[in-house]
Amino acid sequence: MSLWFYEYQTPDLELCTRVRRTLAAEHTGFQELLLLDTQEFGRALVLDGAVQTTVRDEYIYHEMLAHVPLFTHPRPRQVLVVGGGDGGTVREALKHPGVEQVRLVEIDRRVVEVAREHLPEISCGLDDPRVEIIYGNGVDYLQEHPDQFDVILVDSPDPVGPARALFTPDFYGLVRRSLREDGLFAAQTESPFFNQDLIPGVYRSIAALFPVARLYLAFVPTYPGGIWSFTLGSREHDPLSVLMDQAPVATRYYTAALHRAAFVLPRYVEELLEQEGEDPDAS
Ligand code: AG3
Repeated sequence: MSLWFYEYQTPDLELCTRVRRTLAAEHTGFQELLLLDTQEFGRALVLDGAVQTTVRDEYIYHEMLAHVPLFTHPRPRQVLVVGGGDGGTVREALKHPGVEQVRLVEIDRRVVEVAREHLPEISCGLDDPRVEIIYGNGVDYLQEHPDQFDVILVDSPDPVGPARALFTPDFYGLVRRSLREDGLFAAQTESPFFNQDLIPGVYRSIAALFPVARLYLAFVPTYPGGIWSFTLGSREHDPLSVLMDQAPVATRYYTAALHRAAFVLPRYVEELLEQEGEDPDAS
């Protein structure tokens, strides 16, 4: 008998993947958590029915969320990761030798615990002495802490339920307040193919707050549409004018050439950025 996991990527499209074994299935108090060992992608973390990361393709998303901003900043020392309790983004940030501290604010302690237990290749950075984990809501954390960071990485789930708050102008305003004068941030901003209602508003909000706002893409097989977007907001440094002469880090997707190429957008994505966009506060 074979078992299959289905994710509704849209109300009319499912991703269906064969499951070898279910390693964890629980309600954490925040969300439904599944840790599946899948035939095609290896172990996978699923939250509220949405695949967050798999051992086989996680490097693409985590490298692109971390290295594009971290190589755009000339001297990143203090890094904040909002969400991302699996540790993949933290692991990538730690590859930058100048990074002195990575603070992770994750709402759900169980995500960290389950990742530590079942996803060691992803969570391995969490025990590094430079890492500090805070369990709490990212919005409250930024509101309550006047600390300043060089780089903020927003590794959120889809904008459903409480995570919607991480896609609003208010949140981007808090992010800006928490960045040093030459700080910058990047956030995962969903599929440009399937989330066309979201991206124009998100981009417009970030462009209203940051002199440099740029969307870039990567290809993640397990995410809806396979094509995924990230948006970078920067007070000063432009990802397109960085000199790529930094010491390279060990990566499998990110390269200096790809750093530039990821900002070259298909016409339909350029058109999304030219749109007015929905008011992200309206629901
Ligand atoms: N966060 C973004 C996952 C979004 C996937 N969406 C979906 N499958 N519908 C990933 C967190 C990994 N650290």
